[in-house]
Amino acid sequence: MITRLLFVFSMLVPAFSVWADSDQYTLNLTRGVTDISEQVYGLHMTILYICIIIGVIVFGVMFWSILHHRKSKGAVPATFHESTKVEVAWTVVPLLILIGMAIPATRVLLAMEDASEPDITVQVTGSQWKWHYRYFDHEVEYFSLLASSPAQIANEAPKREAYLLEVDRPLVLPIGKKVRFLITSEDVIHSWWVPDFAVKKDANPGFINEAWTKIDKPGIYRGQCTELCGKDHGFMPVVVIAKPVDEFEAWIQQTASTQLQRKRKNKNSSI
Ligand SMILES: [Cu+2]
Repeated sequence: MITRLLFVFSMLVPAFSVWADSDQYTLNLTRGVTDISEQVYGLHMTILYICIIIGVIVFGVMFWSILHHRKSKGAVPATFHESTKVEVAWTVVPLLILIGMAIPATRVLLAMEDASEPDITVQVTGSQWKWHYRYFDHEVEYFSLLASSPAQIANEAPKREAYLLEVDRPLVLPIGKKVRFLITSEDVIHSWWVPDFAVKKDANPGFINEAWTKIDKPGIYRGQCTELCGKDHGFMPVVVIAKPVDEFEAWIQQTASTQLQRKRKNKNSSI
């Protein structure tokens, strides 16, 4: 019986670690596309493995004791009480485990929070129920709204692959550059989240929160608002397009001149 249980357990542990390590299953944290997201993933896996080891040891000892020291086998309860040695052990061992977890966790947290010396700064403002992006050092700013139509939401029209995760104007960023986000809100609390960057920061009205990223790979990255912010909370996705630096520069120059022309036109028409 015990051998069979041990066999089943020994089969489960490697199966779980392969599953937890694989990118194709979305139950686990994503590895992402930045150095920070890789560090966060590594930290998550380290802590997970520590928890698994603790679980195996604790439950192993518990089940072994239940089986081997049961009454029907003639086991007699031990009579020790208030053993100082045991009390010191169960205080010191968890403390050492916690310190062992806190050291890598603090290292990753400090790296995540260090938004100093950015190459580009983007102000991200949440409002019910859309995002607004403003590039510092460039005359570029715009709203980014959900692109899935009301007909699609009402199941009256065919849906695209990125249904509810598509916007009319995505945030465009260069790869290989440190981008600082200044995140705030105009009304209620929102939260700007892109899992591939390991960036998730609350957008609080009246406050500015900082976050940063440095994207390694060009591509389209999707996220969502992750703070319940009202009836259309599920309809304010985040889409980021990461481009090589030269393509980004061309895009921002083009967008800046288009916005400038539009502003002049509006000014003239209002005069
Ligand atoms: Cu929101």
